[in-house]
Amino acid sequence: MTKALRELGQFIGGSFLPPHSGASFPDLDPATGREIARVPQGGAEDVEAAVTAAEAAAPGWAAKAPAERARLLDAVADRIEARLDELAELESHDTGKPLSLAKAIDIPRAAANFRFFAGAVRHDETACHTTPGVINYTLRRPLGVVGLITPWNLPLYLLTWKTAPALAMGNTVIAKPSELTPLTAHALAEILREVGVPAGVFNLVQGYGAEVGQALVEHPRVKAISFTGGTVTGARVAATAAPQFKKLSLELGGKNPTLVFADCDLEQTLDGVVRAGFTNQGQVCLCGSRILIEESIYPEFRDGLVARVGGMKVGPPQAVDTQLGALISQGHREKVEGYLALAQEEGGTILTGGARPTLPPPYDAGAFLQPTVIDGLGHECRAVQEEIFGPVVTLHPFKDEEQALALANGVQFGLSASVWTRDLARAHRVSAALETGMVWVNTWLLRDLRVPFGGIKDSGVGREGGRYSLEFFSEARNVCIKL
Ligand code: TXE
Repeated sequence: MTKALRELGQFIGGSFLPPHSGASFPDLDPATGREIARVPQGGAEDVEAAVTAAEAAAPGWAAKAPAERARLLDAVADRIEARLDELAELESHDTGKPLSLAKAIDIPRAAANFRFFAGAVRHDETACHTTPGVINYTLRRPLGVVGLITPWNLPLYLLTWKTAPALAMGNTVIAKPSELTPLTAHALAEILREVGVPAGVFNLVQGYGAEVGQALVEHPRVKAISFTGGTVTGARVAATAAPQFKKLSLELGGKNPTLVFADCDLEQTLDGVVRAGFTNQGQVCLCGSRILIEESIYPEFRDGLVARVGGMKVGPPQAVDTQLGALISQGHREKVEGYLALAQEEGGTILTGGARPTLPPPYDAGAFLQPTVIDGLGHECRAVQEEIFGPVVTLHPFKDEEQALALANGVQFGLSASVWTRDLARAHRVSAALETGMVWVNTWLLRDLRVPFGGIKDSGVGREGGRYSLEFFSEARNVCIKL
């Protein structure tokens, strides 16, 4: 690990500073349990200083031409790409995820987020409505200071997904990354400073959610909160922000169904279902953790899946052949293991996995867990209804399309689904009937940054992506002129 990163700072008004509290806490590599950095323990005073800096910078940043803001965002993307290997190492050590995944997905996507929103704001258009003698046009104004709260599963990927559109639209930002994964957020602050983003435009306050996150959501001069995280925390954020009429975007958990019909391409489907279930150790809000399989192919599909999952390589995140790294923390592994015990109490059978793998030191101290497939659970079981957020999938047979949809929609969550079939009419029918914000057909997590991203039910409120993000991070003003 880079030595200079061991003492992290807050980034406020263009400078790295110690927290007001003077206190810090350890940042652990979940694959080894080793301390890799000290995280500043921020609090309300740091948030206050960040708000003051962000407010001071807001008029100047908002007054810049969109093309000038876009130029800086492109420069950030260039710097992320130039530091790809280093950032991927940081992300892998901070999260326990395979280095290969961080290199192929997390960091390239972080650069893509900046490049995409630079392009989006360059090409942004507003409406004009005319009628004889009257012209209406829409101005898009920045909100001012916005708060971005992000989780630990895709740290830089999700922080940049919010930072890029917020800055593109002329807002100033206070970012609050997860206390478990502070490293790449710190590096992002360095990059923004290097490329010449003015002081105060981007501020970073590290620390615990209950201290920094809560203070940010409560702050009356923070005009919007964009939050990605767990549903319970999301509800709390909403309850705090709503009485202040803050703009709110909530991207929360999921318990996403994977619908496998008998007419699917079996090999392609097995590959896709494994990817959907176990990418990032199953710690992606979009992971397909409930696998619904048409009865007639259930035995064949189950056996094929178990063989594939049983053969997956769990190991040191930095090893080239590792497919699953460590979970985010010992505490999270215990939570996932709690669900494995519960699933067995509820009548489920573990077909593969279910235990901690044996790894050599220092990885024997890491939060690893074998990828796990469970069947035999009724749909009402807690292990099927609640988000486990780990390398665990449950299998469920269905008779027909109607039953498949009833099972798929029979949870409180509504984030995403994937449908595997060669019947085009069925693909359209089922996609329209699913109660989720996103549906993939014969694929999973194939992203186009222009499309609406977000969930319904307990999976959140609002959409991110393309114009949805540009609209969230701005306020539309109608100007009506009588000619
Ligand atoms: O997330 P939290 P946790 C799910 C997953 C996981 C569960 C809990 O099921 O097991 O959530 O994870 C900040 N005010 N997801 O507890 O707490 C916190 O510091 C403001 C799904 O780790 O939601 C962090 O920056 N902010 C998910 C962020 O919220 C607060 C990704 C998210 O942490 C706060 C992660 C408060 N009072 C977990 N308390 C997804 N949608 O992808 C905490 N935070």
